[in-house]
Amino acid sequence: MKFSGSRSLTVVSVAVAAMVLAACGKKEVASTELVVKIGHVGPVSGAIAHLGKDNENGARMAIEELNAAGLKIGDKTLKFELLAEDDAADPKQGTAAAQKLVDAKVNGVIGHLNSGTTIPASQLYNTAGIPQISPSATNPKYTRQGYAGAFRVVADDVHLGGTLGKYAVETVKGKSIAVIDDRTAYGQGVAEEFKKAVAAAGGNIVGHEFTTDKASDFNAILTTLKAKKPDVVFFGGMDAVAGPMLRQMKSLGINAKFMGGDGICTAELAKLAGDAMKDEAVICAEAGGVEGEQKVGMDKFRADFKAKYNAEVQVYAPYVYDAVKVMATAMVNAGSTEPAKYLPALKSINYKGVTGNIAFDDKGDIKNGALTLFTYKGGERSQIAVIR
Ligand code: ABU
Repeated sequence: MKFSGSRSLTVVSVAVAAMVLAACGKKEVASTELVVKIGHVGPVSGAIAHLGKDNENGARMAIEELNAAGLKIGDKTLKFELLAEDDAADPKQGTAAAQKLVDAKVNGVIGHLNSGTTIPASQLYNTAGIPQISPSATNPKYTRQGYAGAFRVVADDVHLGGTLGKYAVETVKGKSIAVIDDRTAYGQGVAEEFKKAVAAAGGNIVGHEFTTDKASDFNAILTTLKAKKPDVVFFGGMDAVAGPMLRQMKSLGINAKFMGGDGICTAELAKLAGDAMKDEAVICAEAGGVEGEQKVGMDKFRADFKAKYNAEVQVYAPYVYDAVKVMATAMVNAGSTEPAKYLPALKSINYKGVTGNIAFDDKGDIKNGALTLFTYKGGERSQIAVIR
C-alpha cells in the first residue's frame, strides 16, 4: 500500500501571484489558489449513459458549490477541477479511464458507477495511492480487498440482495421464485445474495437463468421460466435490460412480481418498460435512504438538481454529490490535499450529507447503511420503506 510521496508537482499549487500595479504606486497583491483535481468515472456512453450522466452531474453540482464556497487551506483557496471520464460500463475501458486519472495525478476519485469497472480500477488507484469513493458500486469485494483508500457511501449487495430475498418470501409471499442475472459483478453478486436470503427465509427458487448486460431478447429464458410458473421474478442487472425484459414478460403473459436491486431502481425504468409496468408490479431497492428530518435535505437536492439539469435524479446523483463533499471535507480537516495526508481524515470522517450521515467502517464501507424499498405507481417511483 503506497500512500506517500510529495504531490508538489501533482497537486498543482498555482501561485496566482497577481501583480497589481495600482495607479498610485506599485503594490503587489498576492492571491494563491491550490488546484484540486477530482476524477469522476461513470458510463456516459452506452445503454446506461443516463445513469452515468446522473452521477457525473451530481459531481459537477458539488464541485461548483465547493468553488463558490471558497474553501481554504492556510492562505490558499481551493479550486476544485473535475476530470470526468467515460468507462461505458466496460471493465477494460474502466481501467483505461483509471490509468488516465492516475497519469493526471488526481487528488482523489469518485467512481466508478458499476462494480464491474470499480473493482479492477481500484487496484490502479490503490497502487498509485489515490483515495477512491464509489457512490454506487455495491459488490462487496470492492471494499474487501484490503485497500486503505477504497470507500463506498452506499450499502452493499449482501444488504441489498439479503433484504430483497427476505422481503420476497415474507412480505410479497412469493411461493415460486425465479432468478435471472446478467453475469456482471453486480448482477451475479446481488442475485446470489437474493437466493441465499430466499433459502434462509424458507422460500423456493424454481429456476435461475442468465443473460448479459447487452442483451435485448429474453424470449428463450423467459419461456423456460414461464413453464415453472413463478410468482416472483428477480433480476440482477441494470434498468436498460430490465425495461425490455418487462415488456417481453408481458408479451409472454408472465404476471409475476418483478424484483431487482438498485440497478433497476431508477427514474428511467418506467420509460424503458412502457405500458408493461403495472402499478406496484415492480419492487426494487436503492442502496441508501433518508427518513424524517433528513428528507428535507434530500428533497431540496432533488429540486435543485431538476432546476439545474432539467432532469429527475435517476438514483445515485445525491450519493456522488455527497462523496465529492466528503472528500473535500477530509482535505480541509487534514489541512492538505495530498492523498497520504488527507486519507486519515477521510477514514475518520463524520459528515452530514443529503444522503444522511456518512462515516466509514474499517473496510471503508458506510456505517449503518440504509436501503429504501420502492415500487412504481403511475410511472413514478413510490417509496415503500427505509430499512436499516
Ligand atoms: N449497484 C448497482 C449498479 C452499480 C453496480 O454495482 O454495478
